[in-house]
Amino acid sequence: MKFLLSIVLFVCIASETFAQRKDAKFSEEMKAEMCVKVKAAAQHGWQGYKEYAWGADDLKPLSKTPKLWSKTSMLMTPVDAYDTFILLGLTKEAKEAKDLILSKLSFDVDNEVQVFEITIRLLGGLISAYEQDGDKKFLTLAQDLADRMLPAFNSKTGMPYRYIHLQTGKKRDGINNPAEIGTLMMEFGKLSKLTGNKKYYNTAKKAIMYVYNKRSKINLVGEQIDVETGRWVKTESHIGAYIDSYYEYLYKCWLLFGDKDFKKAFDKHNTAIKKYLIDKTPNGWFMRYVDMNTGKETQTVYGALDAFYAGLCAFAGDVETGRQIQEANYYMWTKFNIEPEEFNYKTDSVISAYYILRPENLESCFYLYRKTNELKYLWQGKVMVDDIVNHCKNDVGFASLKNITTFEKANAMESFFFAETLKYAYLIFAPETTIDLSKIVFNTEAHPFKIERNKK
Ligand code: DMJ
Repeated sequence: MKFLLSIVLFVCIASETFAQRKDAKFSEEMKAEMCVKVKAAAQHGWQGYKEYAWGADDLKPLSKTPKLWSKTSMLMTPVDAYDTFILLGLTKEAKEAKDLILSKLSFDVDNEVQVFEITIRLLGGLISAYEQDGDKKFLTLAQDLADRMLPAFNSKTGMPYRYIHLQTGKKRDGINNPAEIGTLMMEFGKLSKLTGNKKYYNTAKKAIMYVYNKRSKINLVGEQIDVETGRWVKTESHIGAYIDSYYEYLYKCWLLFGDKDFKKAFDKHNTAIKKYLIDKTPNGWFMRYVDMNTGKETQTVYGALDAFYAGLCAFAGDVETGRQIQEANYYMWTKFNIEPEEFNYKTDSVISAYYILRPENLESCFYLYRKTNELKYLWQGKVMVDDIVNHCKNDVGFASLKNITTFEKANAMESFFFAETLKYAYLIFAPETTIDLSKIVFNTEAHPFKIERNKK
């Protein structure tokens, strides 16, 4: 009995402390301390890259060896990190990254690349570098890269193949997905605005709108589509991997270019997503998997990638839905003290136990804080940043986790850790003037693009 009472007392005190902390004051000094912490993390990771992987794509932080994505390095980490260094005021690091990029980066290489990854990380990084810094060499590199990727769109439907060889233009894998087809629009579209050549915008728009026009009667899309026939190969619908940023770009392209076709498409999908995917639980609003034609539930899986939708909802004006989904996101994070890649939110059991330094939970936290100014998002941000530093930092950088239940590390430091995770972490605590969301839109890799003013 005594034992039971003390457990009840402990639970009461613990939840009261959490409740108090959610609304507790977060002083300007504490915000500044968090900014210093995030900057130090960026410097630490970059130092490791410089010492052990200079000129490579990424650093492998456990073996302390370089990682190449293809035959020849295309400087994934420096390009992804550059605008984060600028934003964080790390001028020395920004100069080092810029010098390396402009002296070494070439796309005339014997590399087969994944169109989506290279677009969001490299093309996006180079475009934002050009807009931030003004050096035309960034734009020249970006245009050369885009020209080499354009043959990927040569299909009967205009939707791109997944892989392209940068020298031969040989394309491969015509079973693509909405995310990898749609998440090219901001980068190719922006390139048209910067160069005056409309072909990039038109090519990417034809592809994303093809997906939209193949939506089901209930306005959802599936997970895989054949780029030659336009036939859906997998009809499961959700907001996770292979679909996620297709929805994100419909909204963001409306903001960026003012093209109403994107807004119409986003609104249609968003209404359907809210109707069929949201699952309201006591732990927050999760997003289920359903069949794209019937809307019937297929799985109750949720994970690190899905967490972006809270921020997108809030950003797109539905703060209340965003707030409820962020409750689920934070539940997922704190349940395991770092989120898993995937878990079953009905049974609380882990499906994929790894954590690869993903940003989406922090990204949504940032948008929710910007939209509501509620202190709880500062606390959420602090908990997540502290957990990442405590569990992922090693002597030369930050490592992914093989398993979030044991905190065993894995030998990878993805470039999006610099581009996104650290950027959103910093922006939660930095003065609002650091980034004006009425003037820029982040691409899905958190590269800021200036909003075009000529709305149509
Ligand atoms: C990033 O490359 C982008 O955010 C993409 O949209 C999803 N995956 C990673 C981060 O998790």
